Amino acid sequence: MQARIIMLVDLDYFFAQIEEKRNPALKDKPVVVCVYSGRTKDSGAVSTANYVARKYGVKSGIPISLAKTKLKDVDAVFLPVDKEYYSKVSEKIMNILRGYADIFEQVSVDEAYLDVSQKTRGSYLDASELAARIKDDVFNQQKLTCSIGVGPNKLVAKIAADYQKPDGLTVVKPEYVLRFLSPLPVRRLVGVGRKTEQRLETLGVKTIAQLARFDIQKLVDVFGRNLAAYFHNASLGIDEDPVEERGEPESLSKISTLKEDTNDITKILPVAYHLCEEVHKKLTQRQLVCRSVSIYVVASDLGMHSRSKTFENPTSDLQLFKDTVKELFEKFLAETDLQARRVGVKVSNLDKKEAMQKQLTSFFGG
Ligand code: TTP
Ligand code: MG
Repeated sequence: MQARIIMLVDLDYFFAQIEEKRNPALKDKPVVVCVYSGRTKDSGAVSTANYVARKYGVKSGIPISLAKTKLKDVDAVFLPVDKEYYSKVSEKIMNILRGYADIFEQVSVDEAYLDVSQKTRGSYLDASELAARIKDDVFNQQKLTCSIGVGPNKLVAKIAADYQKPDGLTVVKPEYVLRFLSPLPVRRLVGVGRKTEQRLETLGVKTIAQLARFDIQKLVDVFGRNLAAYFHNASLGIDEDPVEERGEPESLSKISTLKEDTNDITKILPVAYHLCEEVHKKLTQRQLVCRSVSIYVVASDLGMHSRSKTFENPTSDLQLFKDTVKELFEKFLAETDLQARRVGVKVSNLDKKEAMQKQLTSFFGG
């Protein structure tokens, strides 16, 4: 199999850069884009800030009042977020980027992974030229700068994109991955937040090189097997996660391991209800409705069993999910004498919520 070449494209100070482009008078001034909560004049948080404002310590997530204090002696501009407009710009940019990829995966409003392995025939020289062309194209069409990281996988591409910002292009060939990662702080790895960073620091691990050398068994003791394996591989620049187009999902599910194997419904239901809530949250976040609900049981013999129910009409009603899941578990437990080890909840036959509303309005002639 041919080695992969992956790019991560991340727009620079995205919301603030769009505002600068929309109003050239803002250029060179500190620009702070804010989510006002409306409680008092300045309550709310900073969404993002341009690089001029960042020099004063203003960044995403800090209170607006704090940003104002930091910028009190300068001619700074505070603007409310205009999500609708940014989404339109984002869509145009994503369409440009999609055209350059063999496989395209948008990860946020201003970030996307491009698998360009085929297109570049595995050549890093071609990939660097392609990345430079993408930057030009985005700039020519939208007058916005972005930073691109190129590497053998998503993990390296992401860190490379953050390495030189704004308007950066960082290419890390496979043979340079370890040298590139080694001196960087562990915080650069996706999944290492402030808490994990602190826990690693108490173990004497600050850099990615130190993480790579750290005893894996000790990592397992502290973080559990999955996370330890992830950290260990990540520190060596190993990441197999494929770039995948994110269409509408076919189904959404959550599964959980029970404290002990059981066929006692009173022990299963609290877990199942919690899974319903999680699945419901995912469904509503994506503004979807579903027509089917299923339960999954991994039994103590490790066999997988499922039961489903399909409704007349699409729904996202949490109480209905819970009632249905209860009914399905009662039925399942009455039909078998298996002990459940893991239980899962899935919704499928998904559709956009608007689609349901449209159907209803046309049905009622509205
Ligand atoms: P980021 O790409 O994280 O940040 P950015 O584009 O502003 O800056 P950078 O040059 O470092 O890439 O996020 C993209 C947009 O998402 C950002 O412009 C505003 C929004 N955002 C928030 O609203 N809140 C947040 O906490 C973060 C991190 C981003
Ligand atoms: Mg960005």
